[in-house]
Amino acid sequence: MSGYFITLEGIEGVGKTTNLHYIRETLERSGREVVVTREPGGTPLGEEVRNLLLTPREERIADMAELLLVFAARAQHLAAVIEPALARGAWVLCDRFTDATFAYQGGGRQLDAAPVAALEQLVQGARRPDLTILLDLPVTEGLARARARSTPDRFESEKVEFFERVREAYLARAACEPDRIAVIDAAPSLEQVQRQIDRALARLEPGHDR
Ligand code: T5A
Repeated sequence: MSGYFITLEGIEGVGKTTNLHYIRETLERSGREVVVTREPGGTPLGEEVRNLLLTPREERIADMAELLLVFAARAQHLAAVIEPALARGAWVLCDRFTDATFAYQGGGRQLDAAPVAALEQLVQGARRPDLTILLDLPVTEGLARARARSTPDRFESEKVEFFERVREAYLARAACEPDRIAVIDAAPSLEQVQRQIDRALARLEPGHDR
């Protein structure tokens, strides 16, 4: 039986990486094989693309080039990691996936959604996450958390308005796909955030009415 594909999304600093560990432990306690991975990245090639995308540089990367790099890494990730893991029945837990492309390249960079959707179809076929946990936080709070933790990467150096558009794009997608995307308020304590995550994960239990 194929495993479930769960993705975590949100603007910078909302707590994706922190909560990824929590979800992994929760799933492993119930005896599941869990593959934890991330985008951009997840494979040696994908990690090289990640470096290209995240390292600040003088040369401006054209928006379309950025979009194609994201999907090139994703094609490799699907072929080498995600599809084989799901096929053997493992659950895949991925820090960001294509909702991030709609939010960052679509919302943030203001690229038309049509090429993003076309590439999604080309690269993924019918593959979509079974559940997406969208951690939501006002932009200034997320950026403050992220900047307190490390020096800004190429995306984190963008202006607040960029992240406002990213957040809006995420919330718009969640409004269109409420069965797949669970919006979690990431502002309260970690414990309270994790109680909300437990409720979202329960959607994947057999017999749960999604
Ligand atoms: N990208 C990605 C695209 O443009 N297109 C795409 O298609 C894809 C896939 C990747 C970048 O690539 C872009 C988007 C991104 O800019 P990344 O490193 O994966 O970058 O993502 P970041 O958002 O930069 O990751 P961060 O590590 O900054 O954020 P996280 O993982 O959301 O936050 P986390 O868990 O590290 O937490 C940040 C801090 O907050 C604290 C944590 O302890 C930590 O110090 N924290 C809390 N504090 C108080 N209360 C809570 N509830 C807290 N939860 C966490």
